[in-house]
Amino acid sequence: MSVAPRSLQKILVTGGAGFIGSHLVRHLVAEGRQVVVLDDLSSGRLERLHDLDGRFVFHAGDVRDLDGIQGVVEDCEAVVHLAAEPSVKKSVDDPFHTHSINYGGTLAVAEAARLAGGRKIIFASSAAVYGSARAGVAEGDPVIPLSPYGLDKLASEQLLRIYGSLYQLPSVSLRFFNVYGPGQDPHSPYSGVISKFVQGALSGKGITIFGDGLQTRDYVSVHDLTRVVSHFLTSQPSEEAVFNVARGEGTTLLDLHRLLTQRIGDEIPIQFAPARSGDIRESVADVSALCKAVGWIPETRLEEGLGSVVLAHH
Ligand code: NAD
Ligand code: UD2
Repeated sequence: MSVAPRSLQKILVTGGAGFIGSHLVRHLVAEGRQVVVLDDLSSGRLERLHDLDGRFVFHAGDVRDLDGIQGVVEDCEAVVHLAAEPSVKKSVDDPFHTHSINYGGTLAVAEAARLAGGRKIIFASSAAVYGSARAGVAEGDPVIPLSPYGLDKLASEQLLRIYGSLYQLPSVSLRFFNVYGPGQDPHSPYSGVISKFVQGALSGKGITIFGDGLQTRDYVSVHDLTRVVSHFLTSQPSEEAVFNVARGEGTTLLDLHRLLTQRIGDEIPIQFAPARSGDIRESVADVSALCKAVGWIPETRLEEGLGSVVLAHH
């Protein structure tokens, strides 16, 4: 087991009982770091971390509660801020509520870090900040979010930039594209398409494609993503720190269906339904900035990554 460099050993992960958070906690513990999880378990589940019993500290709490999180932030050397309401649809249906979490939570974490004398923050942003973008979208491209969710992620990025210039608070904002891996709940209406397709394939019920199936997404394995987060815990980019986290490859839903059919070796019936309103057609990242900063890019090919999701569903 490699031990992380001395600095940034004690890490607070907000949203650590979530899909991405639980994989990150596992990765950081395996690296020999001390991990503290703050989560209100509104959608997170501690069962995801049952194999790590005793190897991390759990605090039940609301990330928006500045007084409540102050001590926990102060006690750590860095914060990976994942806690959010990640559903785009929920942000469209109830923007007032999701804003309080997705922006208010980031403000509380930034303020707690500032009051603690400065703590590094790694923030989970999203490709949603781009809205409809060209394939190969880069960090300096226009950011015109189409949902309150995307807007709150962009506003959070901007807040962290301002805390950097006003208070020298170090931060890195990572624009996650479509993250997949074991542990996404396929029964949640907000879960990713890969978990839903695998569930549909293995249950024999088949899959539903909203639209013509030619929409592209840039799927990134959650295992690669946790390695990227860990990298930024031990190195701080000098200038403006906003990075796409993706593979830089677009896959259509019909490609996904074909890969899954090959993987499970059975026909997978498809039902076509109208496209979701506001659905993004092309979502493929330019990952050259990430490659320059980290020295590598997420490499797990979809064919391999799908396998781990299929195995986890059995
Ligand atoms: P998730 O819903 O599995 O995890 C979110 C976690 O935050 C849950 O454990 C939930 O209980 C917790 N939480 C929610 N509100 C909270 C609050 N007020 N106080 C404390 N905890 C709270 O979602 P995920 O897919 O793991 O996403 C993690 C982060 O990554 C989110 O910020 C999301 O916006 C971002 N992201 C995810 C994807 C993806 O493809 N999954 C893509 C882009 C960005
Ligand atoms: C993802 C994130 C969202 C936000 C956004 C930013 C998830 C679940 N959502 O939304 O939080 O970050 O990216 O761009 O990770 N689809 C089907 N059939 C299904 C399910 C989905 O056809 O059963 C389609 C869907 O209409 C979309 C594509 O598959 O065209 C991907 O859907 P998704 O929900 O996995 O993710 P996305 O990109 O809409």
